[in-house]
Amino acid sequence: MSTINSNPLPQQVWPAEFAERYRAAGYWRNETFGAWLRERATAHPDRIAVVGGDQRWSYAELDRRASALAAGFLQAGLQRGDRVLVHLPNIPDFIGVVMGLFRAGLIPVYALPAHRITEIEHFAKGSGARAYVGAATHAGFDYRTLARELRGRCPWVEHVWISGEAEEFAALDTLYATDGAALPATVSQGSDVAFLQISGGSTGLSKLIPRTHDDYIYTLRESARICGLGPDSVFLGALPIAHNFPMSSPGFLGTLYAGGRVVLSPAPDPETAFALIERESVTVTSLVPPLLLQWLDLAPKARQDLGSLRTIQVGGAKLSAEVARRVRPVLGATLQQVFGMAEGLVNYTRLDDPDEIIIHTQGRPISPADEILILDDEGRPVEPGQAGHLLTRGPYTIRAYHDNPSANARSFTEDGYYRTGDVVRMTPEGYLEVQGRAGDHINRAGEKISAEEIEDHLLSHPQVFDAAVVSVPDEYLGERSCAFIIPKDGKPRPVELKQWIRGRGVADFKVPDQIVFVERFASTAALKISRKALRADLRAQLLAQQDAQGN
Ligand code: OOB
Repeated sequence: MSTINSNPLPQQVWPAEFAERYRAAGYWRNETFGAWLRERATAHPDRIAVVGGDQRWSYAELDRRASALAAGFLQAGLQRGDRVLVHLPNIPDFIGVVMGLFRAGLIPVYALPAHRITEIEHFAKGSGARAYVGAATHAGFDYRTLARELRGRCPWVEHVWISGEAEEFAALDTLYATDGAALPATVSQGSDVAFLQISGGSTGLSKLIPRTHDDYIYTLRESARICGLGPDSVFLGALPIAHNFPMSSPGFLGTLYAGGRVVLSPAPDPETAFALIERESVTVTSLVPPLLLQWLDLAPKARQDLGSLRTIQVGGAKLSAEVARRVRPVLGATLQQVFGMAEGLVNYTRLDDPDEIIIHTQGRPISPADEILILDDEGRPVEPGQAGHLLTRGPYTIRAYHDNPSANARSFTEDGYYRTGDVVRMTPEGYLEVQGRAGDHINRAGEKISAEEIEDHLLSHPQVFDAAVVSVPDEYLGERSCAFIIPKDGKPRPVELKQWIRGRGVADFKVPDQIVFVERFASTAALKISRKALRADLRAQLLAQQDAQGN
């Protein structure tokens, strides 16, 4: 048996006076995932909890499955506190597995279905995960191949479970047959870390975000209330549910917390989703802006009845007011803008806000205890209504990443504020308007891409002398990525470079959308020392050129 486990047990600690305040205010109630699932299953066992593919699980069935998996994971040798990579698409097994891990006191590490070996290896190293749970295949990709490679590269990942045809690996289905009836509903405390979420990764590779039962369940409870969820709510998981937005804002977890029904869509496109909305009478879903555009385009032509939809949430990237305005007339539902981050802070427009607020702002914080600072470049508070850097701390915003002192030093102030990297302004009513990002990342249809990470992949190509990756406004994606390349030893073809990046085993959304060859970068010495300035300069040149072409 090989373990690295120099990797520490994940923790998330707020200073004592803050923790006491959050408990006294009733935000943190020492609730745990394992316990509330059991409570729901006892209160309404026969109500349907999860629908996906040809499966329909009641609350009792989900609870039984969670216990069976929990027992199975423990019998296989996993121990409380061990990390488990969860790499599953939108299928009921995703929910079964995470609920099973919670019940056993095991810690899921969420990966997106689009992630490939490079990202998964990084999460396996960063978390010290001892197990991997993946799908057999999804959207044309074979996760068993990835699992084989992972086992080779990270031998401390001792266990692999596969949903579907498992080949040489253990089948998740056999775990469901374990008798878990004797397991307690929970072994955790509210202050324990429940899971590791992944960051958007503004510099370099993604960081791991430890979230506690206390802090995350607080967001579920409040999100469900703010979004008006209850037993009659039917949530459609259209975006990948491993992402924080469809997971908890209020997402599938908030829906289950409120006793509603979760319907899982295998893909987010409107053709697939509309059929499910009609069949299951879906009332609420969450989308990123480019998907909303597709939905708005198809809705007037669609044959399906979308009349059950009450709320369309949009977030992950900036929604334009023009598009926002079309939601109610075209989809017949109330728009809710959501501006959040996996590190914590989530803002919502409220369902009964005036149209002008819903259309023009990205909402206000969940909690009265969310502290917001908007600072200028020198770190001084801006005048009311002016734009500045958003910093925040509060009862569900982390104080530290997992096992990453250098990122922690960069991302948090001494008094515990998280530097979001977003530039915002606050309206007189206390709502936030997102103006942009200070950091060098690309927000491609809600997927965050680190410029630095892609530059590193490009630099590994033998014909790349230097590379700088920037974001460019894009009509459909919001932003797309453009790589500026100084070639050497002859010029590689753009397709070759894209193929090269894919070949490095990274998520497809990170492959540059556009490649521009240049002879050299900046001429001034100043630009040579700062990649940030270089990227800004290249971006400005590209935009000026596009403007000149009337583009
Ligand atoms: C959500 O979470 P992440 O961690 O993938 O990305 C966070 C970043 C924010 O810092 C901001 O730059 C951007 O995504 N963002 C938005 C936005 N919502 C997120 N930018 C403009 N307008 C919005 N509405 O993306 C996330 C997590 C929970 C709920 C919703 C989104």
